Amino acid sequence: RRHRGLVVFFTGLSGSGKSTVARGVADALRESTDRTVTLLDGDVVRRELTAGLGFSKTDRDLNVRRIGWVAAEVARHRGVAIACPIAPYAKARGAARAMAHAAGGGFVLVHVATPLEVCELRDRKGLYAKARAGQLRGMTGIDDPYEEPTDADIVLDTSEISVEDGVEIVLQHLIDSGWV
Ligand code: GGZ
Repeated sequence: RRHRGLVVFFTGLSGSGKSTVARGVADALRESTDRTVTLLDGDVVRRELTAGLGFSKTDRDLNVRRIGWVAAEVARHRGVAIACPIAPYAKARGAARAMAHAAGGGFVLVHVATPLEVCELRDRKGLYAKARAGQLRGMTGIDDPYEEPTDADIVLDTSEISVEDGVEIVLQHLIDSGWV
């Protein structure tokens, strides 16, 4: 497995801490392994890869599918791709898993299951407040669905553990299952 490509796919609500943990995992892998690591950062992806897409179900599915495709191509060339979209729909996550496998890569799904209440308290961008005030429609967790994964390889809750511990749990899983 150490010589195969891999997709580490984080899913969770806005404010769950998934990008922070994903970045930590990417940094740690770059330091501790000689694998090439591609981080598909959320903001960059929506600016460069899926610019113009919004947050309808169709657009979210297309966003997640494109991310899944790029990640699978990275895995095809034996790299490690790390992605962290909300990816609220199970079917689109399943498609990302299938594309990784079809490219000969592994796929590790990390559900960052920080409770909505905590994400809402953090509200770094003020989006939850806007959604509650009716100024933003279709906010995931408020008036838009998040389908809880039933196939997660790892479940983390950043209201119960630190980001550092979350990173450590993901790394240990990758070591234990022979990916790095
Ligand atoms: C959810 C939204 C929305 C709505 C804008 N719902 O915390 P953030 O700001 O930085 O991360 C969220 C990001 C979600 O984009 P993704 O590409 O990860 O979503 S998906 O996988 O569903 O395609 C949030 C911001 O965009 N944002 N409007 N309505 N998050």
